[in-house]
Amino acid sequence: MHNVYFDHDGNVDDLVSLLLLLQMPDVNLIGVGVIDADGYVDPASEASRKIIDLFGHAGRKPATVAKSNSRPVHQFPKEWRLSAFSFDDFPILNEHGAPKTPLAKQPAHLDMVQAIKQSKTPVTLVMTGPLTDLARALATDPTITDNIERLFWMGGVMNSQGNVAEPGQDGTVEWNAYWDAEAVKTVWDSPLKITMVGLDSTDQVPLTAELRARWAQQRRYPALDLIGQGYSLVHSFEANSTYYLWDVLTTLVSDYPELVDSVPVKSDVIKNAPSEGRTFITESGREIEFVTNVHADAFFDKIDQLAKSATDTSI
Ligand code: AGV
Ligand code: CA
Repeated sequence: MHNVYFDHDGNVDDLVSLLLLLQMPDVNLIGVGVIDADGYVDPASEASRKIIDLFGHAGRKPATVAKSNSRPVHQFPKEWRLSAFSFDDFPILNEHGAPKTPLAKQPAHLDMVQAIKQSKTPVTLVMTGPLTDLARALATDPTITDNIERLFWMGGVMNSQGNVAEPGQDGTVEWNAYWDAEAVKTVWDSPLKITMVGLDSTDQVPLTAELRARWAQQRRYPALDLIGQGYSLVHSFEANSTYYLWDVLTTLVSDYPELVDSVPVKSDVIKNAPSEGRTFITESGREIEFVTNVHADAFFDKIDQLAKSATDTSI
């Protein structure tokens, strides 16, 4: 059993990641933070609380969900952020009324500091949105690095094929990094051990019609029904951008590293336009573990296996 803190930003794959994290038999989820980035933070926090109510297991689920008060440098497109409202309204999450898992009293970055300080064993940090709350946590108390086993982050890209299509940037940047590039640099300059799951590897797991059909055929399992419903909210014709299993890959890699190949590389981060948030490999950089290749069949099987094991624990 190991302690995990999960910080996400409320898009569909973030919420599916939470659902799957709660099913990992050897994960004790000690906290969840939600940042106002790729999903509006209020419905994203509500949905998180309901997912924990419904699919969390006593003794290894978080006591609260902490809402971030961090603000963007570059906000995500509204069209993407809106899916959190629909997800939060799914009937399966509302059968039992208002969420029971309470909101934390502190904002997410302080909740993160407290959870890490209080943990008796080193904490695995899984982050599937911008790194702002971790950068602020490090500024609040730099000694938290002593009790963090490793950071698994969905973000960045090394091959310069970014996914941000906004004016004033050069196409080399991944969105979570672009939202707050300064925070990425702060984290890179810390002594933390980092595994980066960037677009280089997530590009290997697109959301396809076959995948949707695979989940549809297993909808008798409530969690797979919820996953299928969730992904029905996102389509590649919106904002002309394919959806990938970005965050789910990152989350599964944090507990099942055998699902991917990775190599140590030295890398750095550009803080300024037009490459604001660009990650790149350089001999003068700091070492990170960089995921290069996904064992896709095993990955999709693991999603099914975890989701099938999920039962409604609220009744
Ligand atoms: O850049 C990938 C990150 C992941 O954390 N997010 C989505 C995942 O949660 C941003 C993003 C890029 N393209 C998108 C995104 C799209 N087409 N729809 C929604 N979010
Ligand atoms: Ca995300």
